[in-house]
Amino acid sequence: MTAPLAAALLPLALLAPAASPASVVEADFDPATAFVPPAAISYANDLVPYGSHVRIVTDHAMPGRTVLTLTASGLAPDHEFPVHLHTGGCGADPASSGPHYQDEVDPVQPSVDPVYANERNELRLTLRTDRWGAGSATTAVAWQPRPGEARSLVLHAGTPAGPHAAGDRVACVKLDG
Ligand SMILES: [Cu+2]
Repeated sequence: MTAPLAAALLPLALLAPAASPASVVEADFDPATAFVPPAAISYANDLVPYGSHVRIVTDHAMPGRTVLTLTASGLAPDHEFPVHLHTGGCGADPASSGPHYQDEVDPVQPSVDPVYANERNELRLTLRTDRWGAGSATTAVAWQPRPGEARSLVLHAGTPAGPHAAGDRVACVKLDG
């Protein structure tokens, strides 16, 4: 970078807020039985091999919006994982991640009403891996999760599912929020 350009960019850097508007979660998938409770749990070593990697960047830079980017490597190749924001945390039991997080919560649970169970009221992604098992997906929603109520990002089996049902929870990543 040339000196004049660096000088021109410096004031912009000083304008940046002290607290970063983005939070980053980065972890390797481990079995739920690991000695230290893992930040990312795999329930299906065939689709989400132990040691595979995940990175989630949640950006709140735009007021009232959330942009979430999921990047992973070491997963099953040529695969499509449905991924959702869930309310519960990650535990040994895949069901511990609870129902989907909803901006406007359906008074009837489990939520099947399309007025609530849709991709604008929930945070959903489809993660497609390449032939090396790497992939990235981004989505944006016009809301921010209520603090403490969106505790995990869950990967479902998707297709091809092999021995799993497409909706099975195959991995869970613990979020700070
Ligand atoms: Cu889900």
